Amino acid sequence: MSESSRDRRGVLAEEASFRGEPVQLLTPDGRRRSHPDVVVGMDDGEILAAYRDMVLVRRFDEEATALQRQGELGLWVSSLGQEATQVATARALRSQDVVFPTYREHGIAWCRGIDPVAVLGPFRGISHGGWDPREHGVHLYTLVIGAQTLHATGYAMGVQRDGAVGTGDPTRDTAVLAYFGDGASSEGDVSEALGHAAVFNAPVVFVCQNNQWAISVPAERQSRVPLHRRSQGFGFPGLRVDGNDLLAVHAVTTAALDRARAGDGPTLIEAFTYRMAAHTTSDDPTRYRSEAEVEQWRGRDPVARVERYLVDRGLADEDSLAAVRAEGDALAERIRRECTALPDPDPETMFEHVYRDPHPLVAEERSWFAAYRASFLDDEVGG
Ligand SMILES: Cc1ncc(C[n+]2csc(CCOP(=O)(O)OP(=O)(O)O)c2C)c(N)n1
Ligand SMILES: [Mg+2]
Repeated sequence: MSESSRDRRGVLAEEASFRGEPVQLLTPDGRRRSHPDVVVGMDDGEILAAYRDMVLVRRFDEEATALQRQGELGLWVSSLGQEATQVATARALRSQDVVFPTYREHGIAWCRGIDPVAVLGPFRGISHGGWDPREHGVHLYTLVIGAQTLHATGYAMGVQRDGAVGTGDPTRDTAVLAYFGDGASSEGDVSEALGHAAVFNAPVVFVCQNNQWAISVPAERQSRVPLHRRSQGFGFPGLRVDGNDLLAVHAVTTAALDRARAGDGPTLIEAFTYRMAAHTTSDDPTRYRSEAEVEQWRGRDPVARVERYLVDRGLADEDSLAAVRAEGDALAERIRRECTALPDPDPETMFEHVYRDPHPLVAEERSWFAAYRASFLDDEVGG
């Protein structure tokens, strides 16, 4: 392990040094800010690449929302506003690290090389998963709130037992990253995961994307104390970071992952961010939150602040920004074309893979369903 990563781990262990303030390295107007304990870990090239990721993920999300509105998807869960947290955490990973997402982590999927069209499959109702978790090191989306934090902790304990922690080999030591929401923090599963991770010193980093809302329930209804302080009670460090700040999220996640891989145990990162769109396309947020609140967060937009930074530093100009936007439009066009061309599976395939081996109850339900479908065909023939 390098001396600098040792320093960063030391910083994280010293929780008090964060002084309870969200770590911020880039202000909403795109100016660099220094922090006494946290240093930027991305060079200009990486910041440009991460900016491109954020723009493309946002464009993907916009197209998916439109596809849902046009009846091509049953539902869509927008990641709008959370691009910095997702791209920064994903870019801090090494290839051997393993991620357990919720259902909103399209930026993670993108950065781990999962085709956006594959992400759309389950939302179109044609796939139970979408991708091979082993190929990308990304577990399938989990809709059962908080459950993936237990899966991640169990997986991390397995990694530990495989001896893939604390060897000092940067290609072998492995960390696990689990995402969950502010609402999920109230689930028993999350408390159990934090407790197990702590006592077994599991190599897992928990990223709580506090996007301020759990559907219509505000974050202050989940906890009396800032969520990052939960880890204290379990006995490991936690910190709050400006979740709309690419540079800060990347820096603290890199440090936490280093800590996990080195065998120093879990960290909780509370990424303070905002869900700019509706909870899902089935939700109407005007029923429970004010336009003034949304407007305030619009001023902290994660993509705009990196854009300002790049332009101010002469790393981007109107032409190069337009080129990235054009790339986004081409991506959206491809996603639309390929999504609408996805073949509909035979409805009976939903009974496959329920259990590994044939099961009498599933077989019974399947034959009932086949007869039910056939009754419609009979009507058509008869009618
Ligand atoms: C165990 C469980 N309970 C309830 C639900 C219904 N539900 C879906 S999303 C959601 C809110 C989750 O909020 P949060 O954890 O903040 O994540 P966000 O959607 O804001 O990213 C709830 C209660 C569920 N999917 N699973
Ligand atoms: Mg939330």
